[in-house]
Amino acid sequence: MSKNFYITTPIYYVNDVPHIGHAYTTVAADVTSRYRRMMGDRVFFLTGTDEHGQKVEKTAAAQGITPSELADRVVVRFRDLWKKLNISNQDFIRTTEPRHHNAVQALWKTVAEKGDIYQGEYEDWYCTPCETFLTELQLTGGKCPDCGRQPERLKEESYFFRMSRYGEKLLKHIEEHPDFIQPTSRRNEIVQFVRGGLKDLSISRTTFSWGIPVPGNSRHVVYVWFDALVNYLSALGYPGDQESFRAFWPADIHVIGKDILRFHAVYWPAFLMAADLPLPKQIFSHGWWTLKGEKMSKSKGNVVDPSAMVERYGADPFRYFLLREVPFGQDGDFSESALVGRFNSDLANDLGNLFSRVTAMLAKYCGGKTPAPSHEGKLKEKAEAVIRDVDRYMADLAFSRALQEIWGLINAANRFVDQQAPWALAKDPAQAGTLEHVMYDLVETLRIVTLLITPFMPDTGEKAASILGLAQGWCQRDLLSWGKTPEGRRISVAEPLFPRVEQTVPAEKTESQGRKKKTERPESEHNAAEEITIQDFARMDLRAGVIREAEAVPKSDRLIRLQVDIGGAEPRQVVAGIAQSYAPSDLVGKGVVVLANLKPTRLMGVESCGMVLAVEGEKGLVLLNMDGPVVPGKRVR
Ligand code: ME8
Repeated sequence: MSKNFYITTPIYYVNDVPHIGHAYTTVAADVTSRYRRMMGDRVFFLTGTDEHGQKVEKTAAAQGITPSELADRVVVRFRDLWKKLNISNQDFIRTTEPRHHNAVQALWKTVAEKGDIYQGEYEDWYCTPCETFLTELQLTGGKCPDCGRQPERLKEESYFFRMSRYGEKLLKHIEEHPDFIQPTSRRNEIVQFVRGGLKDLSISRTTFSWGIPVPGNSRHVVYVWFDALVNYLSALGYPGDQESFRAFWPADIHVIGKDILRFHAVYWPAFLMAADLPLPKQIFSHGWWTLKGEKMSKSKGNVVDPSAMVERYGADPFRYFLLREVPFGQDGDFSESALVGRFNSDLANDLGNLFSRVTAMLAKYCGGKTPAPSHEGKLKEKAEAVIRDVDRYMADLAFSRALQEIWGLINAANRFVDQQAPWALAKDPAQAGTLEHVMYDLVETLRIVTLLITPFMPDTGEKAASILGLAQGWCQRDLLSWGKTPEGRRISVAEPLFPRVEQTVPAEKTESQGRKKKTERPESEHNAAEEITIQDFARMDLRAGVIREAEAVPKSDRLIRLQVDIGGAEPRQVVAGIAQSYAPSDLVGKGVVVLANLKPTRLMGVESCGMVLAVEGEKGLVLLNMDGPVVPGKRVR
């Protein structure tokens, strides 16, 4: 049955142009929206811009323009980027629109009538870049704990929201709805924060005027966060009794970055409770992209421009990279060479080659037409398992896991080609039936892969669908199952979907000539990584180890929990994704190389303190081991 599904991104400030972080959140929400649409849901996907507040007012003044001129200029940058990135939002809200103005004032009045807003005086620190009040205790060395800048001392008459009334109720809600704040580690942070006691919140300002006037007292403007959060309601037509509000509120997911979790997981639910409105079903806070380990900022000049990445590599590879490289919820370091590496290995080699070789063989051995369906076999089983797992991971916004599954299917198909060797079958007339089965299984796998990758890479999906001769309406749930390719469908030979790329390092000056020189990196994947020094290498604590125990991680078909002797008093617990290549019983006694100073993490709830090194072999992962006896714990040099 079709379900309504409402998903949002934050609305982005217009004091700065879009960067990779904005693209990240928006792509994640877009992929989820597209997946839900494919699964038959009626999706409402909202993004937009946050245009009020002191920060915007100050930036505009510095540029000698009005805040609304600044907003009009910057909003074009966001809209253009979303177009380039193929973002399929239904609506784009700007907080300067009348519909939003009305909604904010209506919510204010409702909360005030409830007795949850009162007038008082505020004195504290205020960080303008972060648009947030800070208490003395929150400052780090007198500076804002988030951006490190000097806050200002503010004393002003202000309206307050009785946040202190909502702590207990909020804790109860969080407890009763384990999915309300995701990932779980973030939920715990919020629980700690709320348990520490909630103070009433100042929700109006008098020291500047770029905002929505407080109803009944236009000397005050509404605090920019009270204003901004309401966008999620105003886009649905609140406060009018509109069809879309009834259909889509409460939101299914607010996707946000971890920087603004508190506003979404504490302030927003409290405002909604005060207005007797239902709370969103989930707030998902993803991690932070850094560059060379540092926070990106305009002043440091280390901001990654998403438009440039799209121009260099295309929208689909960039979308793919953002969601494949780092598990959603964790922080990640951006590197263009890693993007190039993934482009060449995952897209050009694995996916692109599969399309080229299968369609070329189909032309050669089957006259370019699909043989009769086959309804059994290894690829069918694998495809069905992958469809199920992808669905589970997409529900959890575990994009990189979903993509790993899809690539598991792609790689299984590539191995199937090698094992079955259609070129050999074609030489033997007695094998004609087998050849047809093999080719059907491969084409059907291509079709299923096409559906599964389309939410992530919509242009590539369209291209692949046209190669496969799929009819309109090809991208829907009913067709996401084995055996839907009929006999006799005409299939074209695929041009390479992803011709290999090289990383182009931006032009730089050579000292001797003083003119611009373009440096290019060689194509090979091995050379795609950045050059490092021996000191960089020494930071990795690589050690010889011997596996003492191994057992499968419950409910995972990939993970094995290992106890590895690396010379310490206790063996080291490492969780390795090698279950598809090794049985636990084969591993005990094996020598391995362990990266011992990798930050611990949890995989399917099991702590992993290190990593065993492996390499992709012809039939899955192969562990690295030593060419002779070694003492556990010896450093690898
Ligand atoms: O906070 N890595 O707007 P904003 C990952 N207007 N994501 C990042 C990122 C990074 N380095 N940098 C930014 C605001 N983001 C408010 C929101 S909502 C009612 C009001 C993403 O322009 C991430 O989604 O500062 C983060 O939450 C958002 O941009 C902040 O955008």
